[in-house]
Amino acid sequence: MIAFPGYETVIRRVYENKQEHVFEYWNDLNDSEKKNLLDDLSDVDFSLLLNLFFSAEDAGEMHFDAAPYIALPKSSDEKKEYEKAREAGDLHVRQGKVAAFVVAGGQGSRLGYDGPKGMFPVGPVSGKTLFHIHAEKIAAYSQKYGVHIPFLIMTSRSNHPVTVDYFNKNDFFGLGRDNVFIFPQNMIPSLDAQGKLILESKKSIFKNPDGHGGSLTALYTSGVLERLKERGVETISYFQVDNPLVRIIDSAFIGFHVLRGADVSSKAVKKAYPEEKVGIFVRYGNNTIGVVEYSDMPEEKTHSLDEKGDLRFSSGSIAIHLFQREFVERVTAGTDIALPFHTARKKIKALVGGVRKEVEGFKFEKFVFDALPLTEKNIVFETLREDEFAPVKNSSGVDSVESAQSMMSEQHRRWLRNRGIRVPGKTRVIEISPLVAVEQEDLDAGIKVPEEEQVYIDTNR
Ligand code: UD2
Repeated sequence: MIAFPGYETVIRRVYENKQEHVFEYWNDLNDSEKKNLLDDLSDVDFSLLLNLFFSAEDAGEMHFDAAPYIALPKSSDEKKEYEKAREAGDLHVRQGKVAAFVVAGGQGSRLGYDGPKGMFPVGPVSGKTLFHIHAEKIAAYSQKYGVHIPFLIMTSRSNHPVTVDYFNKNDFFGLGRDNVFIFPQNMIPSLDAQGKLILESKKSIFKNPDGHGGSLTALYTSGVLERLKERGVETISYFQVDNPLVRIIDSAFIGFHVLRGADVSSKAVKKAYPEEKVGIFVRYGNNTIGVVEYSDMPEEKTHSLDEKGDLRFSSGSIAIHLFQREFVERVTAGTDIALPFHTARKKIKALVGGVRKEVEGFKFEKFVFDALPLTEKNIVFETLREDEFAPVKNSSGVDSVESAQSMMSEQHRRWLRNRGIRVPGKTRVIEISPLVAVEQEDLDAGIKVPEEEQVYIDTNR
């Protein structure tokens, strides 16, 4: 057995769990590298990993039906109820009870971009980044409601320093340093096909971010949850970094959430086509509402039709949720209620026999929507795709930069038209700064759109 002063317990646990291959290069390491490896191993939960490894292939059979949801208002009664919700939501925001939370642990790798996805430029005319657009929306809502809406940003270990640097260099986009909280999520080791830890280098094991489900724990361990409590924040408005169309503060949604006393509320859009890559809202046999990820959806259910010939499972999750702070406290602060891990088979770059190569392995991740069945009450709220969902996942085609840019431009064109503002025929692309209008109603009807092909409206001129 190897030895290193102060790390006897860690070393013993590694041997007891038959993972001593991680010391293969021990004699090549200097003291600080040895310490690095042992520190890396010190927080490994071997029994959890073992459990995950042996249950990897055991998805089990699921029984569920389509989830009920609050549909878009049609009748006058529904419209009245909506209006009441909007008022309640407005008040909740104005009282400083809402924070905005973006999960941004992912890299832009699918976009061929080597950096935090939040720093990817998406503004169709301005070229502003995802982070820039989100931050300006929050600044606009803060101004509109006369409060400082806290902006919480979850990063991962690898993109944390760059993200912090980016916000610093841009002076927190005018939000004020005290209102922006940037914190990294936790990491969990991956395993190879034999259930062994994987060496990333001679002095470190391979770990991956613990999924966006790790965001709830990260809110707690970073101390941010406590800070929110001190500030009187009750509701956390959660969204993904890759959606430039997200309506970060939606008073009707917040109002329904508050008036119905929900722990968590989630937005749904009608799936564009059966195989669309979004999770589906379902109701399980025990009456809890949850999300089944598209990849776990049995084929026949994906295509199943109801009596009217419409898709039975049509409510797609766009990963926009409201979480009550107290609910997050309940599921994170040392209780035994925890989100489960999902397992994905992945190719992982590893150091094997002194050579870097790809090995077959298992990555483990938590999904935030697994919190839904843990609630006492949660609601699903229908919304329109063109108003709120333009994910930037791929470099071209479906869910790409181009499709998102065109949806942003179309939305802004619609806003202008609905406000009776003329858009010249030659204007192909149009973008409105969130600081001018974060909702259609903010647009000054006196705005003149210049006769140009590409227009950026950055003042209410
Ligand atoms: C997610 C949802 C899918 C649908 C879709 C909408 C899952 C499993 N699937 O699909 O149902 O709602 O989004 O766009 O959620 N992230 C972290 N840390 C991590 C992993 C992810 O912060 O460890 C962030 C990431 O930066 C991004 C978001 O979570 O903002 C979604 O991650 P993704 O792009 O991997 O999710 P995707 O497209 O598979």
